[in-house]
Amino acid sequence: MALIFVTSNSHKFGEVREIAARRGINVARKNIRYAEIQADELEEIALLSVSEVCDQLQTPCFVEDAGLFVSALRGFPGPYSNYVFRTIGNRGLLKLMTREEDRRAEFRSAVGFCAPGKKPKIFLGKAIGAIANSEKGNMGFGFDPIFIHQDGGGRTFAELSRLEKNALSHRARAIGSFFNWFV
Ligand code: ITT
Repeated sequence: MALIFVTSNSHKFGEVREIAARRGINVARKNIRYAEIQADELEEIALLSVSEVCDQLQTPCFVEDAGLFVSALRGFPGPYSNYVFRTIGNRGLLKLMTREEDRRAEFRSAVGFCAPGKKPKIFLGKAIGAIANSEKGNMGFGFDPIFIHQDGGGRTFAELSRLEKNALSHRARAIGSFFNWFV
């Protein structure tokens, strides 16, 4: 039986399906509408989101909430990453970072899993790196062209194949610890 991943984002699903397949886990995507709360912590968002989708679907399922936290911007856009990407995008974020020497940033991911009648579980992952000076690469999605992972050999996430990104990413870490617990 497939494990249900509720997400509106096909890129996220592609990354997670690849990690799952390597471990012999079958993941199916469901793109359903649900009210996503705004909160400062990804954990809290994932917890409430998965409780809500699990209530709706009445089947074991998981969600994943991610964000880019930029040190010089005191963690912005963080939990507001979706909105910020859709509004000012990579160019806008680079503009905010003009002449900023502290380029440190991290992606964080929170996976929420829930089965009907059970308490939801949360799994976290992080990827530490820096904001590039300009956009590079055309793979991946979202902020990938401006994020250089500390172990990515100076390349942005958008210059890495899906396999390479999955060896380093916040999402791969959170999903990995979820699957370790799940199987
Ligand atoms: P869901 O339906 O799964 O919530 P989403 O696109 O809203 O899909 P998130 O809330 O997890 O996903 O992520 C917010 C935004 O942060 C996302 O739209 C991207 O712009 C950015 N983002 C998240 N993970 C990323 C990654 O691995 N690489 C680049 N950008 C990412």
